[in-house]
Amino acid sequence: MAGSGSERAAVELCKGINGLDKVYLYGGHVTSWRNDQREELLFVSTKEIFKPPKAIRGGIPICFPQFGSNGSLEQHGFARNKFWSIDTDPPPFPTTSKSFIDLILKPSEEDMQKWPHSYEFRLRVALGNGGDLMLTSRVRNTNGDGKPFTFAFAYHTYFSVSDISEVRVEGLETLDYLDNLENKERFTEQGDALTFESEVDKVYLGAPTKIAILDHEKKRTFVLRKDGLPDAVVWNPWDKKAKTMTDFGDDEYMHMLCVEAAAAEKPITLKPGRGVERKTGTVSGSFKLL
Ligand code: TA6
Repeated sequence: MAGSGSERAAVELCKGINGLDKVYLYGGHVTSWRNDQREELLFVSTKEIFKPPKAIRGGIPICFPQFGSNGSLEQHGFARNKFWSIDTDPPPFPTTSKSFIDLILKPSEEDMQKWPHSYEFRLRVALGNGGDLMLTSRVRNTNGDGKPFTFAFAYHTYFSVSDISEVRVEGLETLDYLDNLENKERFTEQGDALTFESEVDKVYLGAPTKIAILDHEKKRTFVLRKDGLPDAVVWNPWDKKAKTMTDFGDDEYMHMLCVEAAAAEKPITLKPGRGVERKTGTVSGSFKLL
């Protein structure tokens, strides 16, 4: 990852336990997940310009409290552009995993100017015994004024694939989707697995808890499992858009696919004092329901 030493030093690497050493305080951002053969399963661009406040290009950006550009905040909200802190004394909550790290994001006074809500966002990143990577987000409304707030959310996961033209996605067929390339118009997916031969940017609505991403060449299947996130976003910029992205190699579109567990179409409303938990998880090359 590029970026001068000082910039990178500014972003303390979470001295992860066992394989969580690429979880950045910056953005609460997981940038690496390896299987037992030490193969990297997440994509991070080689052109990544490590320059806050720009988000890290790849890994699992946390999109909160906005998804996309529909709203008053920057694209995908601010959570991925902020420095989180580590909770050194995390509460127990049900993740059967050999190691985990809890990252916390709370708004500063300045942040409240931009998004006038008080919240505590707890992101637990856990490595399970089967090599699974499990992310659990707990958002609590700590507004003292009794006001609810509404937010959209996504785990904007970049999967590493051998060759996008040899990738299939199963589980989204026959669903309705909003096509970001067609002015968010609503369409219905045809009846078989998704394959890829051009730019795709779709928000599938009411997606199942289990979505399979098959990397034919590597004979590897990611099974993304999600809990409490109704939508699934599928994105690949393809060649033309890739060329417009300064932090993305011209041909890197061939080696990545974003499949994102999201609450994109219908944001989540949280009453004061209430919390909500949204999870996604991976089990040895797959995401499982927690
Ligand atoms: O998740 C799909 C998407 O919303 C696309 O529209 C594209 O903008 C992508 O996210 C990347 O967004 P970013 O702000 O990370 O460049």
